[in-house]
Amino acid sequence: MKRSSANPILTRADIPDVPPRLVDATSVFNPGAIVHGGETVLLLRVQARSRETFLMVARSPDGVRFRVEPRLVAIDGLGDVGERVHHVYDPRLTRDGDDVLVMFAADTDAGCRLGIARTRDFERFDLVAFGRDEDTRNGVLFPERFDGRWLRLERPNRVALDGGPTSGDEIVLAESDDLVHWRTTASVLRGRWRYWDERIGSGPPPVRTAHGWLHVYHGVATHFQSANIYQAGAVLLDRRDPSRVLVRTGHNVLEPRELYELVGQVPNVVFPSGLCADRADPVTGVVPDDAELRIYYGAADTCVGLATTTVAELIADCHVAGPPG
Ligand code: M1P
Repeated sequence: MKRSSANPILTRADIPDVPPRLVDATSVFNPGAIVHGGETVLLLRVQARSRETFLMVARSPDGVRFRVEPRLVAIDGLGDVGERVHHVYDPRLTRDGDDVLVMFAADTDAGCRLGIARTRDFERFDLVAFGRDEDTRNGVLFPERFDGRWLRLERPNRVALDGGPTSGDEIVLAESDDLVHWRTTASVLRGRWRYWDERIGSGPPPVRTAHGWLHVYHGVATHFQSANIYQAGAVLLDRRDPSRVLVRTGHNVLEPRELYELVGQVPNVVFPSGLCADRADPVTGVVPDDAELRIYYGAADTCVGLATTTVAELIADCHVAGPPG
């Protein structure tokens, strides 16, 4: 992936105050992204100095220069889920007709939950679903239904880190008839211990290509004493059965190298969370091989970076041999 020369494209200096809860923001990172109404819209994770996390909307005509709207996103219905939600964060965006579905993580006293909200205009957001059972994160919806069923990838939090939050080393596939009730159906991808992607988690929602579902994910190398290193890689999943991995990058395709990725609230992090393709077939939704992909990512849990690539380049990377698994 090639970094934008405008990086970091968003920093705390771009976040307007929304008093009293958000004044002099600490950080902005891990955005969901979508092209909507002719502009690129980012749903940002913004942290206040209370370390409270908010979602905010940013819009751009060119996908590079963004204006952040001076308001905190409120999700109607989130106050009625029966448990206290401390933070909502790491949103992923998927189109559903004229609407956009937002899958987000929510920290509660019982653990991390996945929620889904629906919006048409990025002004009003209505809660559609809120998970109750498993501690899980990094949920992404496929942009089309399979025999009428919704599919999503998610990453259960089953690995406890020393002194850190729970995390995970497996991405699973789940299905639903109504977006509300989900059944896990398959294990899709496991972390490769001792290599670049020991722990893993989905990045942006999968992209439909002529070769299968192209999915960018994050891998975490944990075997370095000083830091966990968050990187980006990719995997190609079978078009009809997305639990089947066709090929997977043996190495990362973006790793922390620039100062804004190496230093910050959490050092050594690139966390891909938003993806926009410059075009897709209007009938089939297939993104052609030479389409440019814009990947929006959180850098060091502090600011937002942009990197570009193409479908063909990412798939070529998937074919480069790497560790087994
Ligand atoms: O601090 C780096 C990342 O840590 C977590 O990643 P994961 O979901 O893979 O466990 C998340 O808290 C993420 O937001 C954060 O950027």
